[in-house]
Amino acid sequence: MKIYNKLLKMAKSRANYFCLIDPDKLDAEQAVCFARTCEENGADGLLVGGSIMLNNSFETNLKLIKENVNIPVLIFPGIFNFVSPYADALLLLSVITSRNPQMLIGEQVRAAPLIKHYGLEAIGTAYMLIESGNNTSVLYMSGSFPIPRLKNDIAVAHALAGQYLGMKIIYIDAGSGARYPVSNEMISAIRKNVSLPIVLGGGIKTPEIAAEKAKAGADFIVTGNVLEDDLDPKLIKEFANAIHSVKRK
Ligand code: 1GP
Repeated sequence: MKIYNKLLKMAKSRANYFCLIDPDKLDAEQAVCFARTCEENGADGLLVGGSIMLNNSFETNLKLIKENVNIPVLIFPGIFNFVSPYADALLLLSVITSRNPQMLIGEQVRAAPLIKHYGLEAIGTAYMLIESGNNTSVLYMSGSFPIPRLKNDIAVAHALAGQYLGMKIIYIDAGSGARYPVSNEMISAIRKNVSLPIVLGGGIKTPEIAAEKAKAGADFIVTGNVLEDDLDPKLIKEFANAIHSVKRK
């Protein structure tokens, strides 16, 4: 649990910034450039993954990314648990808002023997999908029904269940390309009830919104699309600074 302990430590002092890289969408050179630019401009970690595999470059690009940065590189397998040894850890997601057994346990069973084989650190993650105003890839691919965006009590019940089941992280996601990010009220309701680190993603388009979500209680803020559209070092720095300004003590 080396990386998990590191994440816990990071979350104790301030909010943190994760950049999501979809390795399928980049060639090797672009993937390395993306990862380095994120690190040089203040990102605290990289999530690597996506909802589908478009080609066979996932592992090659992941390996190159890992070789070129010092910040933690975590496999974020979307909903299918891609396993590779070229990462610091893997977020082993169970889509706890789904009622589809394949998303709740099937994918994890497929991934588990390989995780063991590689000696990879797996971080059990309670992954919650929240209605976002869009039909996102992850919703479609997981065939799941998201939690309605105003139903904070239902969201809290899911997060609590994740914690009681022994998961290590709560990942609240509006999905990539969400029209509305998860509301501040929902994040703070979950924060008040659950002590696990909270990762928050989906539709975070500006540093101001990112800081709001961190203030509401998210420990790790993830951006994806906004940098895919424009890998602007200045924007990365602004995201990092806004998020880092939210201190925990
Ligand atoms: C990762 O879904 C997020 O959890 C990424 O969302 O692409 O909308 O930033 P965006």
